[in-house]
Amino acid sequence: MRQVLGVATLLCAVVLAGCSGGDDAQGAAAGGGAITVGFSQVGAESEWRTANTRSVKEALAAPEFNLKFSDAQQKQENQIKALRSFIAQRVDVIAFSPVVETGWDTVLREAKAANIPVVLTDRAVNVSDDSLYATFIGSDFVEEGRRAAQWLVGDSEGKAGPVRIVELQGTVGSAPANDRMKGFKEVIDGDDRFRIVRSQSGDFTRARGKEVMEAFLKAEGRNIDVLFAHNDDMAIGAIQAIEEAGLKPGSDIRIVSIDGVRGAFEAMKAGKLNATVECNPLLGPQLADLIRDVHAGNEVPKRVTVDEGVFTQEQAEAELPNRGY
Ligand code: GZL
Repeated sequence: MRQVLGVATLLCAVVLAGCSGGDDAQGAAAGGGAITVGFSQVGAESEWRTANTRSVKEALAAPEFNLKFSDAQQKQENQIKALRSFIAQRVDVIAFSPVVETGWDTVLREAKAANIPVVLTDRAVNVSDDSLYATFIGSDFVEEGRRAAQWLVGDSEGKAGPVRIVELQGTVGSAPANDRMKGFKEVIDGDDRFRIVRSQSGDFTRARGKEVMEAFLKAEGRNIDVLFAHNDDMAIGAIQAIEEAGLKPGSDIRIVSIDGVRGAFEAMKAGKLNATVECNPLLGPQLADLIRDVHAGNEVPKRVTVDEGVFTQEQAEAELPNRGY
């Protein structure tokens, strides 16, 4: 029985591989060469992104894959161009981290028409038809926002209000920016001590994080109690601005951010950052497994999320040597 089942499975895989786009002879399931993967990355805007790119490239360097990698420099039009190029080259699978949530329906319909399956990684899309992508692997950004606010509520135990918060948001329109803000507000809206007095995008970069924090400090003076930054890079840029304004980051202004990159642990060790919510960029191995399954026509979950934690100043020194990114 197992013998017959084995053959049946192989035949299905071969048939499905034939429908999965790309050159059938290339399909690994068909016993052909490597799986050709077109990967469009957001850019190289942060420590998180650099670690994510390293993880993806290492995992897809395996001989069973042939990786075509493109860096969009945080521009949606560059990602759409890259996806169209992958379709024209008839890759076997497209994988990408969409810089923003909307504007993907047309190009994803073109990939579907070419029978090329699409795997979303890191960031999600907002499309009219979720059959336009095979699966998503990444973090629960709403939960990350909740965890940042829960740390702040805990750290404000016994403190009277108002706790005046400034918010450095991520890239406008991106899933992490939209969802982290949503999760953070979900928690603090229930406690009238907390008030977000200023909110602006720093586009996930250190440079913009510093510039926007300078503007916040100019406008609010010493009336800022807390900075909530959607990623560590913007928090690290803001720390420079706070110090240049003659204030102590981590005490005059408490700071909570998200990602858990090495720079955040070094800032916590120096007492300049209070907490970081982990957002794991090391998705490469799980992404490779999903691409292999999708290419073989195997059933995959629509959404795969990764486990993550929260780290505070007290843990920073001990945890630093264990950090993988
Ligand atoms: C989150 C990722 C975000 C990081 C930033 O999964 O998309 O983009 O939080 C990165 O550091 O720029």
